[in-house]
Amino acid sequence: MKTIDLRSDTITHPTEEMRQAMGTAAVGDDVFGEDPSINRLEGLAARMLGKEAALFTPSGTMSNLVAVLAHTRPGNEILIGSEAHMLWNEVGGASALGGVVMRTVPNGEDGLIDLDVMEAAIRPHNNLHYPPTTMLCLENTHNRCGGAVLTPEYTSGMATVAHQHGMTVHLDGARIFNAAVALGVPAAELSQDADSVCFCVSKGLSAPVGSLLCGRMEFVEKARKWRKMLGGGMRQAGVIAAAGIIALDNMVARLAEDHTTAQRLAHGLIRIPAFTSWPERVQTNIIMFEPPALSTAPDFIRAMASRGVRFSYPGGRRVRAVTHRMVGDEDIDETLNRIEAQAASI
Ligand code: TLP
Repeated sequence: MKTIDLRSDTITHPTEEMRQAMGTAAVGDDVFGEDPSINRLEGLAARMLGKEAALFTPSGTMSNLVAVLAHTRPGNEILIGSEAHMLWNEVGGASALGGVVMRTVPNGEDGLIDLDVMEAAIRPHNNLHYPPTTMLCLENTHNRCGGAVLTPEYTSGMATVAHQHGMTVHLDGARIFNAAVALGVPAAELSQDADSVCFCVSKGLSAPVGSLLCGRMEFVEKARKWRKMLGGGMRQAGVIAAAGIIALDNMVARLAEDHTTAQRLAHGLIRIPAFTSWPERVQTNIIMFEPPALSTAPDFIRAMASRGVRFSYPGGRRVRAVTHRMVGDEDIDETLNRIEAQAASI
């Protein structure tokens, strides 16, 4: 029985072309700034995101943490969506290592934070009792909100208000190219009003490892120092950058295929009795759905794993499926067959 792994797009293996490029990559010591492949990838990333410079990090988690460390000081407050990945899935690093207070503002199901609610949460700097609110974090696409996209206009509106209050804006764009493809706009438009943006080459873009944190030159140099402190200064890292370059050159446009398979799954799910899914909310490659009330989400996920289909558990009644390069239409149809078989057995 073939296993169909829908836990995440992070499970994608490097392509043959990536493996070839990794084997022959030009390398140097990146801590000395001498790795030509890393330098090329950082340059490419900065250009694609419309920023002056970029920094390669081993993970999205490190990129987000380094952004907080470089933008804030301990005791600052950052505003962050109540469903943000940085809040839920990054081990509280911003608070534990950055010493910042993470103040949440509600994310709607569409991943948006209401602009007025955000503005009302900004603390006046002249009050002795308050921590200064110095940073706003946004997420595009929004993972826990089912891969929802933020438009350039929305991001721009939020950033304008944050900047009026002297704050910096960081965009966790782990899947920003999914948003760019879904909206049909260059990624740079989605990040133009953010002071920093990070994205991952290790997700749907299929590279094995890595994220890039982009921003102004001075910010990136500060971030480089923080990365070194965290132990993220790697040496002949060009071996992994080589795959990242192919991810950016050749793998962006095909993300549209993952969005199509996601639609196929979401529409298939609503045809199975007692399953709840929201195809109209599926904008990219993440599908959230609920199994019939008789089964808890973790029980359903366990039962499906024994039928060779793997999902992840974001909490509550929900199950998460993520489409990617290694699942095609026939795998989605087979997934739906196996879900139907499981539903019949409940
Ligand atoms: N997300 C992973 C898990 O951690 C949940 C996934 O499977 O979706 N920002 C966002 C929006 C992310 O979705 C992720 C990874 C990260 C940051 C962190 O990236 P990594 O895993 O490279 O540290």
